[in-house]
Amino acid sequence: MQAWPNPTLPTLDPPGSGRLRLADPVSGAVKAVGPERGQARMYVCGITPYDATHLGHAFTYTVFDLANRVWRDLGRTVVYTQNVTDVDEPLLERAAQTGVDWRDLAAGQTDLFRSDMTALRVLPPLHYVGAVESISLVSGLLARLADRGAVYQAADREHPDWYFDTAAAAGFGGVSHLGAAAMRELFADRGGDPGRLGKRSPLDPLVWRLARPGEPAWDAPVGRGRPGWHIECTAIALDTLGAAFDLQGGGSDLAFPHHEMCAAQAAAVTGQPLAQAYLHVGMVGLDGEKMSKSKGNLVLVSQLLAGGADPMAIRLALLAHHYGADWSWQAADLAAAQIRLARWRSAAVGGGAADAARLAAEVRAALLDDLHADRALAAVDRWAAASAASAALDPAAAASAAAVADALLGVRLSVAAS
Ligand code: 5CA
Ligand code: ZN
Repeated sequence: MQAWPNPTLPTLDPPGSGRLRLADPVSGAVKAVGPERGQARMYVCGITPYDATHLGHAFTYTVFDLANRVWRDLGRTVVYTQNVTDVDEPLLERAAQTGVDWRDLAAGQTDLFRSDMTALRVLPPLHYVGAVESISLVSGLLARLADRGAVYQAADREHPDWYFDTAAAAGFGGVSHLGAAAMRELFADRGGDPGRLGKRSPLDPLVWRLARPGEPAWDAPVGRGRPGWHIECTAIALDTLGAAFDLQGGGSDLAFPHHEMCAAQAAAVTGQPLAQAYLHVGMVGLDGEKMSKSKGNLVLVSQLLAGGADPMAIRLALLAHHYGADWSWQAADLAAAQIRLARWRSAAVGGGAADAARLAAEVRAALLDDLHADRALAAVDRWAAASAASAALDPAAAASAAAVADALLGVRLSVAAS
């Protein structure tokens, strides 16, 4: 499907150097992510389009946008894939509750997401792929898994749905490192069906649900039906990026079961890891609770925009947090970000002399070190203060500094439309 338009992206001169290093949750080590030259390949789990775009979503995609920008600054080309889970249980449930056709719900929410991402200046993925348009990819992957004996039909006469056999995957559990009890609990909480009878193991995930009356379904060699959630991302990722790509990501709620299952399915079919590194973004909450559609405690980007918030202030409010920890949104965050943005803008427009090369070095160092956007913002604060305090003018340096904020942080300081 169509992604959203590219924002302008200044190229900084001289370009960045070094490697992006991330704290890999799988190995526990800080490691270089992305190749030394050439293509960096990244897959980020996209929205299930029924309550887009809340600030938790926006935080996740802004964090990966930083990785994208850092790689580009290092001279890599970035092959970035994002999916849209445009047919799945929660979407169908919401459609049924509200009486809206599920296709219309998905299309409308995906459009809203596109416009929110555009406003936030998030670079679009190269491959933006929906589940519905991937049905034949999924059924091809199921055929390969079936050849290897890695999928089976539940022992259920009425509904012999297809499941992935987690025992077929060497290294199952290696993404999330959880004990059996924790896995079972999270599996139940996050779309799994550990209690279903007829499976070989309670943790085996559904890969193809055979058609039930009134549910969307497509013809496939495994029978008329629709894909399960994890197989969708496995199929789209392998098709667009191949195995062992550089970075797989999403919010920390996806580590298990989602990324564990994707990794297991890919390993069963390719014999290789799906991704070389993972990044799991901390959960954004509201008033101490995780922000989620099911809890209904959402703050939407579009609501803030409609209330007059500057999209660059929303972006700055998100960037003030390192991705590694959970945090709670507060209205004061936006007010503080507006003030920060105004200071940066007045420094850029005022043109006071301040060292733009030093700013570039500090912002790059902060981002290369585990995407510490919080530290990068502090570096821009220091530059803005120096610029405001300077009696001498150096408009060229101020323009260079504004280009640093734009290229590396996605924060545009000129108020003209881009
Ligand atoms: N379609 C699946 C992924 S294949 C899905 O999880 N969709 S979602 O709409 O629920 O979430 C979209 C992305 O936002 C996922 O990467 C998810 O991990 C992330 N996300 C969801 N809620 C939050 C939150 N409160 N804070 C941070 N990230 C979140
Ligand atoms: Zn996914």
